[in-house]
Amino acid sequence: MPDAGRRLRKPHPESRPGRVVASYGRRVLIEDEQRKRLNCQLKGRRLKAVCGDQVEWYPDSHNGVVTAIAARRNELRRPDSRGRVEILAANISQLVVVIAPTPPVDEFLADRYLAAARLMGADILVVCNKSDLGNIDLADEYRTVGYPVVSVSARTSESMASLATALTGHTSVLVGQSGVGKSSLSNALIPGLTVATQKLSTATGEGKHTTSTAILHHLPDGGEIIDSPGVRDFAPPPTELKRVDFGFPEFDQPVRECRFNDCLHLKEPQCGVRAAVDRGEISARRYRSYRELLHLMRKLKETPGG
Ligand SMILES: Nc1nc2c(ncn2[C@@H]2O[C@H](COP(=O)(O)OP(=O)(O)OP(=O)(O)O)[C@@H](O)[C@H]2O)c(=O)[nH]1
Ligand SMILES: [Mg+2]
Ligand SMILES: [Zn+2]
Repeated sequence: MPDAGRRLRKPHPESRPGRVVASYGRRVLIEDEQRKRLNCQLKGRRLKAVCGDQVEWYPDSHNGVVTAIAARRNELRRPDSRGRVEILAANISQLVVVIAPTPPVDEFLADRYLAAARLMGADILVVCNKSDLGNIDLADEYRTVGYPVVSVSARTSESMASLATALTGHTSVLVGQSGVGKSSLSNALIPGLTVATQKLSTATGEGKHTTSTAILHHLPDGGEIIDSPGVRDFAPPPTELKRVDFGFPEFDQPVRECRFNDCLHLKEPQCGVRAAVDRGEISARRYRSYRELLHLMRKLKETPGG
């Protein structure tokens, strides 16, 4: 973690703790201990803060100056198009993958978020939003895998109370495709919150991105949610090839039946995972998803800076 725990010189005499609730490059929105929000500059070129960071800051004539970032418990990271890693948020306890009947589910994208969550050690929740528009086949597949799945509607408020319960006490990041309703869920969960959501007129269904940066909100019963911008593509950060299977919890048991410890479950003889696929215990689609992710991780390893 390049910037974590870095402190510049001696602490400023008026230095105090704060929390980054949104980051805009060299500028960040922080929250003080009374939950008052104010703009800060980052002191020094090397300091990089992301949503969820614990920081030290001091007030100046305008707003404030952030001088240090505390070591992060974890980071939600993704490789950008050039294979460099971008940090989306830090100090997360739960990753909430939001899917919906519209826009059509990108199943591999959802799988990759779920794999990333397990690899980074965060709890997982799958939220099927827009239940008023119908069910999603992928939800049943995820239930079979063992992921916790809640089906809700931000519009009609159906099952929003059980979603609120699942979020209480966590720092959760809402992730998923643009237009699935992440900001609408935030608004429905927090009375008085009015985050901009997509206009209904986006006729293409592609969904233009309405939320442009991750923002942290407090939940009424304790805990926080980070509303993040929708993405078309996501992958976990570069991971040891042998560790990729850990991203797929239903592989845990079958992996023990593999003859070779370093089995990647491709063409190796006596592979427990492939045997489980043949018996229908692992879905062929999830196995394909695993192979695609493995392939991608191999490519990232070959990319300089990846
Ligand atoms: N029918 C229905 N529509 C919903 C529901 N929740 C959200 N929507 C609509 O879905 C569209 C997208 O909602 P947003 O909350 O902006 O989606 P988002 O995931 O935040 O999108 P980005 O910020 O672009 O990533 C809006 O037109 C919402 O009104 C729901 O439960 N049911
Ligand atoms: Mg949004
Ligand atoms: Zn194997």
